[in-house]
Amino acid sequence: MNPRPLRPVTEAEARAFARDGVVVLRGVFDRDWLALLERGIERNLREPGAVGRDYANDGDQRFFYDTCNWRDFAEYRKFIFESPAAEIAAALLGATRVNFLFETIFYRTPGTQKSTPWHQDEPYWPVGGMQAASIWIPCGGVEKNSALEFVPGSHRWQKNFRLHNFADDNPTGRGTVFTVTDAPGSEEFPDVEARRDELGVVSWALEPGDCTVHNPRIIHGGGGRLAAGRGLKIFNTQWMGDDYVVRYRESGLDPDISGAMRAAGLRDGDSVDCDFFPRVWPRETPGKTPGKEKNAAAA
Ligand SMILES: O=C(O)CCC(=O)C(=O)O
Repeated sequence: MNPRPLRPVTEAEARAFARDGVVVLRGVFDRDWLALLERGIERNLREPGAVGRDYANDGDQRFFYDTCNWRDFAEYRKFIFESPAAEIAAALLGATRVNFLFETIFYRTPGTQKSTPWHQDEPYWPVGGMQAASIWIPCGGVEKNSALEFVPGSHRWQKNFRLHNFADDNPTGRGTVFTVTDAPGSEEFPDVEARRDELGVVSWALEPGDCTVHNPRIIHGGGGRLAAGRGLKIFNTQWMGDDYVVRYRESGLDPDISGAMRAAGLRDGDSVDCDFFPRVWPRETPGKTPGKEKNAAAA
């Protein structure tokens, strides 16, 4: 497993990420990392976490989501602390240090037709800032029609939009759900489907080893239209740079990790550079992380 990206992140890619809020990176992860993530996701499906639940479940078509299991899954921990992802985040953010927030998996069975509602990530989080990267990695190739879609530049809009309540997307009633309400003064979320051309929605077909990286303030969603016989396993990780601070929100949080953060003594405005959010770059102490391992069998 190569701990470095298979080729360096270029300055042009970092500029595109800053300008557009999203960039596609070709050929950065080797297949051993993808195999490790696939093993982790397979196990996660058998052993869902407290929050894990279906966003859609209609007989043959299933869209499963889970998050915040990295302390329990050795496969995820190995990826977070040893893979090229932290270096990629640091290069794109121009950050002197990177702290890890959490991972999310998105799993769709072959042929599933379930797009992700358009949304931004950061308004649901108990942290905020401008310098963050969300790395979306498919374990195999993805057709353009199935890939996550983005509204370029929307990370800089400085708008306060109404929040989609993901608690409503829980057809089987499993898992802990978090309810969000609208923040004071929030406005209608843009109708991206109706304004696709005007907003210049982008997405990319991806080969194994490729990923997209987005700023968690960018509007994204869509995709999820799978061809017959093609499933989709996504491992998504959130990485925070220098300007990120604790930001508890009245509108609610999803996932809500604020209880554990408060118990760890974190107050509004504190830097995220603390033990709760392990510093993963520069890579001074690989493997040093809080939490237990559910299974030490990661390759
Ligand atoms: O993969 C998906 O369908 C959703 C991904 C997403 O919303 C995210 O990575 O923030």
